Formats: sequence, C-alpha cells, structure tokens
Amino acid sequence: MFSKTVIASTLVAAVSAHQNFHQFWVNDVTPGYQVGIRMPPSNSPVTDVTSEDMACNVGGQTGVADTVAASEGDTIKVQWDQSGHPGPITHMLFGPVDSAKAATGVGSWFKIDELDYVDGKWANEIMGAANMSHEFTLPTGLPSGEYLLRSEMLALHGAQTVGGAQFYIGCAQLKITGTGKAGACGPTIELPGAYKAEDPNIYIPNVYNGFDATNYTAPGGPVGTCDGSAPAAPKPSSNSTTPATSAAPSAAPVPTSAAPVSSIVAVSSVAAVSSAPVASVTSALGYATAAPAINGTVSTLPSLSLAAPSGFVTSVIAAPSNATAPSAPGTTGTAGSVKKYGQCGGQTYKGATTCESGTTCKEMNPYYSQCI
Ligand SMILES: *[C@@H]1O[C@H](CO)[C@@H](O)[C@H](O)[C@H]1NC(C)=O
Ligand SMILES: *[C@@H]1O[C@H](CO)[C@@H](O)[C@H](O)[C@H]1NC(C)=O
Ligand SMILES: *[C@@H]1O[C@H](CO)[C@@H](O)[C@H](O)[C@H]1NC(C)=O
Ligand SMILES: *[C@@H]1O[C@H](CO)[C@@H](O)[C@H](O)[C@H]1NC(C)=O
Ligand SMILES: *[C@@H]1O[C@H](CO)[C@@H](O)[C@H](O)[C@H]1NC(C)=O
Ligand SMILES: [Cu+2]
Repeated sequence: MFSKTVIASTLVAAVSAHQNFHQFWVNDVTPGYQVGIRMPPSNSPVTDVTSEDMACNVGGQTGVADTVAASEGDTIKVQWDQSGHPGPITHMLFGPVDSAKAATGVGSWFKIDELDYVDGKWANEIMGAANMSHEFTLPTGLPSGEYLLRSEMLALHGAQTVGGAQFYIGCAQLKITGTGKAGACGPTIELPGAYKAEDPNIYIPNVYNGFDATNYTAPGGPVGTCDGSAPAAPKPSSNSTTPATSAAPSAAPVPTSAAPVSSIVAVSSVAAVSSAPVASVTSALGYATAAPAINGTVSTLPSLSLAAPSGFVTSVIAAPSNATAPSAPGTTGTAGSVKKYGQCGGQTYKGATTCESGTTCKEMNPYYSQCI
C-alpha cells in the first residue's frame, strides 16, 4: 500500500513533455532511429478512445517503407522519448497480413506484453531507469507473416476527468517468421472499440485522491498467448491413420517472395552480439537492470555503447524457403525454448519458460527471469 501523497506527487511531478516511440531493436540490433516506425506528425497524445487514431496514432494508417525482419521468440526492445507521465506500457500485434506496409491497423489486435506498476514505480519510471527502453519477447507460436507492432504508453496524470487520459502510440512494421497456424493467437480486441472512456483503468476519478495503483492493469485485457507454440505435432492419438507430419509449416500463411514494394530490413543479430557482448547483456536485462536503482539515483546504468548499426544490412530477403520451414527459427529443438537473454519467467509472464541448452532461467526480480 503506497501513500496517497507519494502517488499524487508522482503524478504531479510528471506533467511535462509528451513522447513518441522512436526506435526499436530486434535481439539488440536496431534498423535505426525511427526506421520501420509510423511516426506521428507530433508527439501529442490521442485522447478520444473511439478514434481510429487509437490504432496507430495520427496518420498511422499509412505505411512506411521499411518492414523489419524478426522471428518468434526474439527479444524486442523499444525506446521512447523521455517521459515523466505516469502509466503503463503495452504491446500488441496486428496480423499476420501479407503486407505490413499496407495494413491500416484498424481492427483486431492481441496483447503480447504489459508493464504496469511494479514496486511503487510506473512503467515510465522503470523505463526511465533503463534509458527509456523496455524489453519483451515475441511469443512463440506466431504464424509467419507480416505484422504491425503497437507500442502504447498510457499517461494517467489527467485521468481524473473523462477523456483526460493520454494515449501515446506508435506502430512498427515487422515481418515475423514463426511456427504457428493462422488464428493461433488470442484473445483479440478491436481498436478502436475495445477501450471505453469510462473504463476504470482509463477514467480514474480519485487518481489524485486515494488511488492505489498496486493492482492496476492496463486497458486491452490480458496478455494473450499463441496456442501454436507446439508446432502441430503429430496427434498423440495413435490411430491407424497416418500421422500428420509436417502439417504445421505448410499451414502457415508465409507470404511468398512477392513482398513487392516494401523493403525488408534484416537485422543480423549474429554480428551485433559478437561485436558487443556486454551491450547485449546489459540491455537484455532491461528493467531488471533498473531494479537495483529503484532506491534512488540511477548511476549504475552501464554505458551500453550500442554501436549496432554496423551490424545490420538493408536488403530484401526472400521468404523462408521450404527447406528451413520444419525447424522453428529462433528455437533450438525443443518447442518453446527460450534463447539466451530471453525472458523465461516473472509474475505476469505467460511465455515459454524452458531455456535453451547451455543456459538456465535465473530470477532477476519477481517480475523478470531471464535465460543466462
Ligand atoms: C491487490 O491484490 C492483492 C492480491 O489479490 C490483494 O491482496 C490486495 O488487497 C489488492 N490491493 C488493492 C489495493 O486492491
Ligand atoms: C481414432 O481417433 C478418433 C479421433 O480421436 C476417434 O474418434 C476414433 O474412435 C479413433 N479410432 C480408433 C480405432 O481408435
Ligand atoms: C536501498 O534501500 C533500502 C531500503 O531503503 C536500503 O536498506 C538499502 O540500503 C538501499 N540500498 C542502497 C544501495 O542504497
Ligand atoms: C540511451 O539511448 C540512446 C539512444 O538510443 C543512446 O544514444 C545512448 O547511448 C543510450 N544511453 C545509455 C546510457 O545506454
Ligand atoms: C515450396 O513449396 C511450394 C508450395 O508447396 C512449392 O510449390 C515449391 O515448389 C516448394 N519449393 C521448394 C524449393 O521446395
Ligand atoms: Cu505530455
């Protein structure tokens, strides 16, 4: 239980600049500043939850040139502008679609990540202690295809009035290689539509007067899952019928190498990891790194020296060939095994918990365990 005073002052202290989602990393490699992201024309929030701008912000129905390659299970790090606005951060996916560039984002989304209020800190504060970044993993069992990744920071400092909550939103374009079948992921919600102005996590009349954020959960419902994480193994019911081997790969709606217009940015994690092992470790800790700093001064953020840009190449890559389809990219044999530095546990974590061989799942804090 946190005192009203503390929470109120936290909220008040934070009424400063607006913010945008401006960069992301796939396994610690970034395509670049604002690359692959539909940047809005300003850093002002969306406040009308019925607006189509709730999907991907103002102008966000229009695609950008670059779509960035990733695989299920990959670690995604997002970085936002500095924010003193208290509130949660959530991530959702829209897809799979044939072309992320062509997708408006108005329609069905499913939540893959959420960080609310932990140990007396809102997500924006936790991110502030981690260079305004936050990490999560793409769920296993995703159908291959292109997606929009939606990052939302909800600011609650005006939530005492209906329509006062501020939604900061940015959408990135991803081409994800996964093992799931169409429809594997859910539950889905509609944007706009799912959020209501008077939802108790959006309109909080007592936000400055007794509101206890301890059990706050962000709009959009629970973090979803993808059933397909076990890639359609042969049915255990060993009838006399023929086992359905290799059913999964052919079922996935892999876009052909057509991908006509958009350029796919492949980020080579191999190059980056080997050139900057320290950076990948520290940044992979994400908000785990922030935990010790919760005491006060954040002096210990190691200089990340994310000189990654040398590690990626810009090119149009062909869709995965049939030959590689049967083995799930991003996993090592065992379905659902988490790669080194990936998240494998935590109080609100719903993903895979088995670490790839050579690593073990280590608890960094109650909310974040990691394969090391
Ligand atoms: C938060 O949830 C815990 C566990 O369910 C419960 O014990 C506690 O009373 C809740 N706190 C508030 C303020 O609702
Ligand atoms: C084969 O499996 C189906 C579906 O599980 C079941 O309905 C059927 O009874 C089985 N047949 C035999 C011979 O076990
Ligand atoms: C962190 O805060 C706790 C509780 O206030 C205190 O016991 C501990 O010594 C602090 N640690 C550091 C490194 O300041
Ligand atoms: C914080 O992020 C910025 C932008 O990505 C980067 O230039 C800077 O080096 C980072 N600082 C630290 C301490 O990691
Ligand atoms: C890949 O699969 C498609 C559809 O099944 C088939 O037409 C094509 O010949 C296959 N390509 C290779 C290289 O096997
Ligand atoms: Cu602002």
